[in-house]
Amino acid sequence: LSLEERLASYVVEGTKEGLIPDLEEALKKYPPLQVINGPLMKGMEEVGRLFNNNELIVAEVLQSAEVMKASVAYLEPFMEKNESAVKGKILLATVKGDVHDIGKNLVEIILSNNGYQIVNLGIKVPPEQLIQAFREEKPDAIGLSGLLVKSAQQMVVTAQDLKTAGIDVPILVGGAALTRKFTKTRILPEYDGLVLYAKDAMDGLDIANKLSD
Ligand code: B1M
Repeated sequence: LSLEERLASYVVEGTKEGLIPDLEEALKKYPPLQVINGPLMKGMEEVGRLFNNNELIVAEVLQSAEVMKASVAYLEPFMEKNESAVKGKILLATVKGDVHDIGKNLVEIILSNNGYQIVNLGIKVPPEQLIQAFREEKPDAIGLSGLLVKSAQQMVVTAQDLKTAGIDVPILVGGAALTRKFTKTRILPEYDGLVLYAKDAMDGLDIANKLSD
C-alpha cells in the first residue's frame, strides 16, 4: 500500500499500529491539514459507507473515530499558528441529541490557531445551555455542528430559542447533514442575525475572518 492508502486504512481498520511513523512520514510530504483532509478523511468516508451498508458496527466506528482523534492530536502541534491579537470569541457546540465531535473539534483547532478564543461546550448541547453560556461568556459568534439529519432540524429549534432569548450574534453552522440551502431557507428565517454555512473547518475560518474584518 502507498503511504496515503495506509493512512486511510488505519481509520478504516480502527488500528493505531504503525500510525505515528506513517504520520511522521506524511508530514514530510504534506502540511498537516492536508493529511487530515486528504487520506484520513478518505478513510472516514469509507467508514461512513461501510457503516451505512451495515458492514461495520458502532463499536468499530468508535475505534475509527479514536484513530482520527489520535491523528488530529498528533498533527495539531505542527499546524500553522497565527499568533495575532484575539480576533473574537466564539462559542462552539455540537447540537442537542448529537454526539459527533471530530469535525467540531477540528473547527476549534483551526479557529484557535488563527486568533480566535473558543469556548467549546462539547456535545449534545441543548439550547438552554447555549443561552446560559452566551450570557456568561458574551461571545461574538456561535458555532453549531451537527451530523445527523435530525441535527439539522435541531439547529432550526436552536436558532428559534436563541432568538427568543434576544440573541442575534452571527451563527456559524456546519456538519454533514447540513447544506447551504437548508441553512438559508430553514434556519436563517428563524433567527434575527446572520446564519452562515461552512462546508469545512477552513471555510469556517474564512467566514469568521470576514465577520471580524
Ligand atoms: Co455516526 N453517523 N452515528 N458515529 N458517524 C454518521 C454521521 C452517518 C452519516 C453514518 C452513516 O450512516 N453513513 C450517520 C448519520 C445518518 C443520518 O442522520 N443521516 C450516523 C449515525 C446513524 C450514527 C448513530 C445514530 C449510529 C447508531 O447509534 N445506530 C449514532 C448517533 C449517536 C448520536 O449522535 N446521538 C452514531 C455514532 C457515531 C460514533 C459515536 C460511533 C462516531 C462518532 C465519534 C465522535 O465523533 N466522537 C460516529 C462516526 C465517526 C460517524 C462517521 C463515520 C464519521 C464522522 C466524522 O467524524 N467525520 C459519519 C459518516 C460520515 O460523515 N462519513 C457518521 C470526520 C469529520 C472531520 O468530519 O464531522 O463531517 P465532519 O466535519 C467536517 C464538516 O462537516 C465540517 O468541517 C469538518 C471538516 O473540516 N463541520 C463544520 C462540521 N461541523 C462544523 C461546524 C462548523 C463548520 C464546519 O462551524 C461551527
